[in-house]
Amino acid sequence: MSADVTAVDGTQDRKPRLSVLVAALVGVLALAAALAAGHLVAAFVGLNSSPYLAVGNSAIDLTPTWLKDYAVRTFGVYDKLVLLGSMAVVMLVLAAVAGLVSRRSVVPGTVIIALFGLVGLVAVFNRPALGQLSLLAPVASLGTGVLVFRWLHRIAPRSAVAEHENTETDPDVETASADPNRRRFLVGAGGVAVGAGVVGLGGQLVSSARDAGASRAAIGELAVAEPAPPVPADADFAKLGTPSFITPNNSFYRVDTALIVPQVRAEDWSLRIHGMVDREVTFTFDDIRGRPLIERTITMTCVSNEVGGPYISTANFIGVDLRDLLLEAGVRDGAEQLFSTSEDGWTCGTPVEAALDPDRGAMLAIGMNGEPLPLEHGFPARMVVPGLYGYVSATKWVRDLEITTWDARNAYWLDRGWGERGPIKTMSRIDSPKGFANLGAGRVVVAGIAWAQPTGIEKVEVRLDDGPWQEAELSTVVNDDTWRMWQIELDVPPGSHKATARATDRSGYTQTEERVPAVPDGATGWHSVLFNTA
Ligand SMILES: Nc1nc2c(c(=O)[nH]1)N[C@H]1C(S)=C(S)[C@@H](COP(=O)(O)O)O[C@H]1N2
Ligand SMILES: [Mo]
Repeated sequence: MSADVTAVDGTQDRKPRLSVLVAALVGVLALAAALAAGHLVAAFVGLNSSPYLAVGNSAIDLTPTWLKDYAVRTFGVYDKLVLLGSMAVVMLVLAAVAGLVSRRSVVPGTVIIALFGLVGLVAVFNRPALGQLSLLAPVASLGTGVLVFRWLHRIAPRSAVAEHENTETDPDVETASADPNRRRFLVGAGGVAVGAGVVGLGGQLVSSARDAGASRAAIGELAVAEPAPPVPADADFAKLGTPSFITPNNSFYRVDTALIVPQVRAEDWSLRIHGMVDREVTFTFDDIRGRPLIERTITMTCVSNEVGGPYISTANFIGVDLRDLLLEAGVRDGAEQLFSTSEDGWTCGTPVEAALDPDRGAMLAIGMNGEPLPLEHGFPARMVVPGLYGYVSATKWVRDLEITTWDARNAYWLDRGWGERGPIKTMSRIDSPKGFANLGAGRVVVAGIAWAQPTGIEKVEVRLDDGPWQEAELSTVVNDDTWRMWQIELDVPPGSHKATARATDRSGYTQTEERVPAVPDGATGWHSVLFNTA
């Protein structure tokens, strides 16, 4: 027996092999080239087809709900950056490993890189809203990754020395600068690194040239035929700590599953209405914009709010009546569900009767607070239905409306344990004082918001510790589809206290004390805040 069969890594030695560093570098550079190529092609066929992003999006879809909730709670708006960052680290490690297992033979690393590429391909393939062309991006990644890996592997400097002789005669160490192979590899590796940078940057430039942002900027002012009544000055108690009545676009809450904001140019957008209709119809952005535009003040609410949660905001939405568009298509008898699909493949099921109810005022919106919709809020067009939680009504980047039944189609969140119908529950929240605030004893103002779209708020009561309920002062009504602010002055002795609020809506219903979690159809319970006075 010789050292041949007892080499440390169990493979035959005396075969030329790459040094650890060079092997890892070959893997990592192949990955960089693969990602850059995918990014460039994706710039042409749609940014969501970038294999990296598609893998991330699939990861989001496959993540169990509890983990998603944890990520949102822990990382807030950075949850997606954290995901992309962790993916980058995992990929770097795997790419280095692909190199390291290929120190002798190119085969194992090639297999790993190809498997990598296949994961990207499958992820893009599984994104429902992406066309067949989008497969070009992961194919380009896969091909580039494998070719670059094999090429760098071939030109990489290697030592033909057996394991046990390594330390004495490693040519990597001794003849480094003189070895023409080594120089060739360095030039090749440098070329791949620079090339990947240039190609990746090129992809970025191309995608921003085709950018939805430029398209949005070119839209200019939306001419509103029927403006919303002006919001009176006393519609909020912002000075006392409530939100402002209208939420500025850049502070409007955002909830969606999109890893990167879908980039749809208004010129490329259209909305198709089909399914249980008399005639299929398709609207372009200019079709919608050319209709008499209405403006409505609506408070949107997310079902995933815990009691006291932040995901509620109000805007002046500009658009058209969704009902009018549906009537043009002609909704057939037996239709139950308006099944909408967004550019990024998210789906949503809305009761047809809510979409058709003229009193409800469901909209296809193209504007928000005087501007075209911001990209994050659904540019070029989204749905807004007063009185329903966002997950059953507010499809952003909406591209397709299918009129169907509840049995025929299951929307995104329905498949993940959330309820079929999502009427907004009557709720209230205390915004001031903040939890555990230290205040002066005596006069303490408690202020907050209450909502019961589309019924409207009748009264809000507040209680200090276990004292009697006292009725709060309400802000001026704007309409029943919006939140209402409230405030009350309490006389508070020194000590630790708890303030609790509860709202009653215009149907006479007082919100229940019973605490239920947000899943499946919205949290309930009274919000309370602990604070100290001295
Ligand atoms: N395309 C798409 N539309 C979507 C969602 C989504 O994940 N994707 N989330 C919905 C949910 S759960 C809510 S609460 C609202 C939030 O809208 P906003 O981000 O404009 O506040 O959008 C809805 N529309
Ligand atoms: Mo939501």
